[in-house]
Amino acid sequence: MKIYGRTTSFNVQKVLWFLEELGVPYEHIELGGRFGGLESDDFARLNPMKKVPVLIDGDKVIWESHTILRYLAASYGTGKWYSDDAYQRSLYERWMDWSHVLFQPAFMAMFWGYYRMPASKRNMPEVNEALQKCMTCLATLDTALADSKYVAGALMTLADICAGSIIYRLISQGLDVPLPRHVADWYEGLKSQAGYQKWIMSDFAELKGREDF
Ligand SMILES: N[C@@H](CCC(=O)N[C@@H](CS)C(=O)NCC(=O)O)C(=O)O
Repeated sequence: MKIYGRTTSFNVQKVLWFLEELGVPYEHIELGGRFGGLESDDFARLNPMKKVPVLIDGDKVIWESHTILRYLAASYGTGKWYSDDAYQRSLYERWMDWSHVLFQPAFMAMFWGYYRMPASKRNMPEVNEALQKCMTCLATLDTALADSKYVAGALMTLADICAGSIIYRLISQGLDVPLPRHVADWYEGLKSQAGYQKWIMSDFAELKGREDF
């Protein structure tokens, strides 16, 4: 199994973290950003969107980070990470979609507006607006985590992988982002996991003030 994508991409990081959780062997190949390679014809044949991550499993090619996570869970995580029951799956899949369409865009607006923007060009009212959206998302997560150990219940699921992969960078970019109590407890647990430490809590300083990928 091969996973293509630069370590500094958190869409790549969440797949790498999940591969560690699954314990399946994989080869990681840096691509995109300063490594380049996304514009080649060979890569476009793998992913017509010319984006990372891309997973290659034997003769199968999968792109879109959450689709990759679902594929991995269904293929290698049966029992613990994947249920045959559609309703049980929906309990964590709704958080994956929420994360992709609400939490991640709010975080991205903040990250690109603040961390990846040279200080002289920052539009702080826009950054603060994005920060408020992130705080609303954190409050939503806090409500879910007040009732259960993990986002979608008593067990860790892909909901935690998707939402959890955002938290480290959200609070590590130099702005004050107070975590609500239950989110803070949950985050402490994530930080103690080897896969989270290895891939999510990795250095992203090369992205500071850099407006291109
Ligand atoms: N929705 C896609 C987003 C993919 C995406 O935008 N990837 C970025 C990195 S986060 C990328 O490939 N950027 C170009 C680059 O890194 O050179 C996913 O979740 O996989």
